[in-house]
Formats: sequence, C-alpha cells, structure tokens
Amino acid sequence: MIITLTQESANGVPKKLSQWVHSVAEITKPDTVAWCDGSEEEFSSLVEGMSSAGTLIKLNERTYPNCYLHRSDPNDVARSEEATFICSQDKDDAGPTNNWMAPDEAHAKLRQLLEGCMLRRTMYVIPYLLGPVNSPYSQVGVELTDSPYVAASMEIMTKVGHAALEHLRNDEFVKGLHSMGTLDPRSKYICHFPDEKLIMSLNSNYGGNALLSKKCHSLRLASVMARDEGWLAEHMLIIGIEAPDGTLTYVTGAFPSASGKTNLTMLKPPDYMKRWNVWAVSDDIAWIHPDTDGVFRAINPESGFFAVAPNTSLKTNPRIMEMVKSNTIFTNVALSSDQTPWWEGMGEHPRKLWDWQGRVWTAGKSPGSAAHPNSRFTTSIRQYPSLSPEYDNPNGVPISAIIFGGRRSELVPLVYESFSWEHGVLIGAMLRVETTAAASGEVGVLRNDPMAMKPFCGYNIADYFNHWLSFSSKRQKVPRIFQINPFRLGPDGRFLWPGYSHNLVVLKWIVERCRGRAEAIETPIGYVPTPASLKVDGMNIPETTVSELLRVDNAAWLDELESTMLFFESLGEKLPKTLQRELERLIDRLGSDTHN
Ligand code: OXD
Ligand code: MN
Repeated sequence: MIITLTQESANGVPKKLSQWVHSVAEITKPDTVAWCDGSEEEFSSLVEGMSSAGTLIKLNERTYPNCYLHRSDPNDVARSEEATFICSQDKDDAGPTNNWMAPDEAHAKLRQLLEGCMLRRTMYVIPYLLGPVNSPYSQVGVELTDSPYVAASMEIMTKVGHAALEHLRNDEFVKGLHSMGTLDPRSKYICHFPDEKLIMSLNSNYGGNALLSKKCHSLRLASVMARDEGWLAEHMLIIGIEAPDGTLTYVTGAFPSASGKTNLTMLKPPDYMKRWNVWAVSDDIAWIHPDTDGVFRAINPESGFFAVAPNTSLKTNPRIMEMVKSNTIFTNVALSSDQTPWWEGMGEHPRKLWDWQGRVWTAGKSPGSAAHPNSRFTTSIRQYPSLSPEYDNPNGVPISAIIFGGRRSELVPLVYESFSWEHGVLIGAMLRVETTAAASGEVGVLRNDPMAMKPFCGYNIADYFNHWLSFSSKRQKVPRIFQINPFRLGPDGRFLWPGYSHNLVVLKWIVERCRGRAEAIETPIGYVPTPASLKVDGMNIPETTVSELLRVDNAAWLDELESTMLFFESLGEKLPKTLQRELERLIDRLGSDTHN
C-alpha cells in the first residue's frame, strides 16, 4: 500500500483524520491512498485516467471543451431510497418515513462488505468544505472513495483540499466512506449514523448515493444537526429577485427532485420583464440560520450543480445551455456522432445517436429514450453567468419568502400565500406531489413529500414538523410562506401555464406581497392573487386561463385533506398538535365557505 500525501495536506491533516484514513485503509485494502487537493492538475489526471480506462468519454473539444460523458451501470441510474437507512440508536428517531437499521447491525453488515473492497484500487481522500470560506455556517466533511468519477465530481460540487483543511483545524468533521464495491444492487447500502456523524455507502456509483456531500451530508446528517442546533437544512433553491428599482428580495424554494428547481434558479427574464433579473445562490440545498436579529439567513453548502438534463433547451433554459458547454461531466446522456451530448427536449435529434448505454439509437425505432430520464450534468456554480455576488457571503442572504412546489396536474392554484407561519408549515407538511425519475420506482404517482424532504430528512418527520414550528413570528422575522404550481393541466391535458421564464410573473407577485404591494383575495386555503395583481404587460394569456389557474375548488381540497389526515395519522403520536389544529381550521374554512 502506497500512501501519497501531498505536502499541503500532510501539513494540515489533524491526527484524528489521518488515523481514521489509516483504519479504513486497513480494512478496505486499497493499493494506493491518494489525498485530493482539488487542483486543476489533479482534476485533469483523474479525467485522463478515466478516459484511458474507458469509463469517461471525452466530448468534442471544439464545441464542448473539457467536457466528458460518463455512462453508469444500467442498474445504477437514480437515488435508491429502498437502500437508504438511518442508523439511529432508537428506531423511533428515524421515524415512519425512513428505513431504519440498528447501528450495530449496520456496522457488522457493512464491515463484511468493506473487507478488501478496494483491492487493486486507489482510495481517494477528499476533504471538502460545504459553504463559503470563513462562514460560521460552513462545515467540513471527508469522503473516502474508490471511485475516480466520484472524486472528480466532488471537485466540482464542493471546495476540496486546502479550504477544507483550513476550516477544519481541530473541529469535528463528517466522515463519509464510499465504495463502488461490485455494484451488486442486492448489497447496496447507503447508511447514515447521525450519532457518529458518519455515512457509509456501498455498491452504487450514482450521484445522490455516492457524492456523499450532497444528500447524505448536506441534508440527512445536516438536518439532524439543524434540529439540535436550532437551524434548518433544506432541499431548497435560493435566488435573489431583482426588481426594476434595484431592490433584491431573496427567496428559497422547496420542490421535490426533478420538478424544476434548477430551471427556476436559472430563470432568464422573458422579453416583457427585461428590467427584472434572477440571481442564483443555490439550485438544490439551503442551510438557513436565524441570526441574532431573528432574520433567516441562507447559504448554499454546494459549489456546483448536479442537475437533470432532459427538457433543458435554449428555449426552456438558455442560461444552462451556455453554462454546460465547457468543463462539465455529463452522466447518462445520449451521444451524437460529432461527440456532442444530446437529450430529449433539447431540440431536433442528430441523425446518428448512441443512447445512454452506448447503443445505436434511432428515433421512432429504438425502444426507450436516448438519454436516461434522470441523466445529469455536473458543472461548477462559478460558470453560471447570473451567479449572485452574495453567493460567497459568509453571512448568507436574508430570506423574505419560502416557496413550496411540485408537480400537481390538478387542485393547487398557480400561487397562493399562507395566513401565518404555522399555516405555512402545514402547507409544507401536506405537500403531495407526483413522483419523478430522480429516484428509482414508478414515475407520476402521487406521494406525500413534506417540504420536499421525504427522502432527505435524517430523523422522525413528525419531530421535523415540530422543529419547523419552533420558529415563530413571535421570536423571529420568519419568512412568508407560499405554494406555487406551474404544472396545472387544462381539460385538453395541456399545461395551462407556460412556465419556465414566465414563472417570473409568479415570483414578481411573491416579491410584491413581501413588499406589501400586491393584492390578494382571501380564500379558505390562503391568499390567492387577484387576476389584476398577477397581470404583467406583454404576457399574453387569456383571462379565462388565469382564472382557471387561480381557481380554488373547495370540494377537491376537502378530498385532498382526507389523504392528508391519513398521512398525518400514519405519523403517530408525535404529530404536533399545532399542525393538527391548523389542519382542522383549514377543513372548517373550506366547509363553511359558500363561494364555491
Ligand atoms: C438531486 C435529487 O439529485 O434531488 O438533487 O435527487
Ligand atoms: Mn435535489
């Protein structure tokens, strides 16, 4: 076993970290242990190594400089919720929405699988920093992995090397141990040990299962830390919306995976709203801390995007299309004969195409899609032209509104606002949306996904609701809470709302509510815009469509709440009384409303 320690890391490595690395190497038995410093040279050598080994394909250097395609194992294409476990001491702490395994059992099971799993491989040691340099809210993790694809992706998604070791000094760090193992889906485990701040992931090389900084650290473990320390770790985008008068309003948005978070983050204003702009702070995760004045301040722990490719095009998202044209790793997209990437929804398909598994693909003849529906691109956030100048602010950005959303073809109006923080928490808790390809399993099925955190909350979801309720307008300047739904369908089965850049019209209404300037009608479910307050010159949408988008169907809501009640019942005793009361109030308002 050769230990390669760069001078830099050798100097800054605390004993606790090097001891852990050695103890893991004793078990996993890699040929080499390589400490990553996050340098460009290191990234180049990782991608060159993978290109020679055939696990990465270099794309057209002229049109896609420094871009690569990775094809994953066909059985390893999405997050595996069924193989994801919370290993808390007490089963009740994992709660009814998580799989649980006793820590001792998990350690014993994984110990066997880890024995010699890195033989003839290199174990990369990746110290990473989540969040801005010098921020009191940032955290350090160290991932040990035998996957060069993971090592290269982590260098895009986080700040690897010096920044992490500097921040670490002697503080705690989250330990992540990942091995591709044999990729045997029957022995796939993604285990989280909140008490040990430890993650172990075996037999998957797919993003959310293998880039341990992302869902495992930034959400599952961080949500437990947030509960214990009084902050929020959320599956939310963060954007700054600039109004024509130059005022910036920051909002966060929780949407389930593959439901348009990245598109909303990178929204380019439509021609009729040229004097507005949207600045990106985060497209997936927000760590939100109330500061000493009670203001909710949010940072993005990540440094890159790992986002869904299909349906991204010059029309739907021109800003992304520009961004992914260099220094990007694509995963499971299709490939054209001139070595450029392609996916469904990008536009006309090239004459000759290889699908995501490398098979020749002909439109109308070949089965399935050319790109996998959950194919992705991994790009540094620095490449994004409208990155907020506040992205690096160690104190984060002040949040005025929280938006919940997700795919609902019926029921939920285009936008509405809650009556209070507690009512807003209810709106988040009863989020029920259509499933997408981001996780393995059926697509398009309605499921409860509270706060878009069902797969990511590292503890009992009922305690999580209680934690949300522990923030209150009495003590903090809590953000206003909204729900949006750009996915409502008309009777002809087509989307009523054009979405994408036009969503700025909805964001404008939210901003103006925060600034006390937009009108709303009080309905049983919350404040719904008056059609006039939503109107923007230049946007051509028939008034009847707007009315349909804003319609509140009381009977349909009462039906929906029956399923919310069942869901809440399934959460058992711990469900906060306040939430139950908010639900009863909502039912009463719907029952006594005579307008509809
Ligand atoms: C993601 C997800 O990859 O939510 O962001 O699945
Ligand atoms: Mn996500």
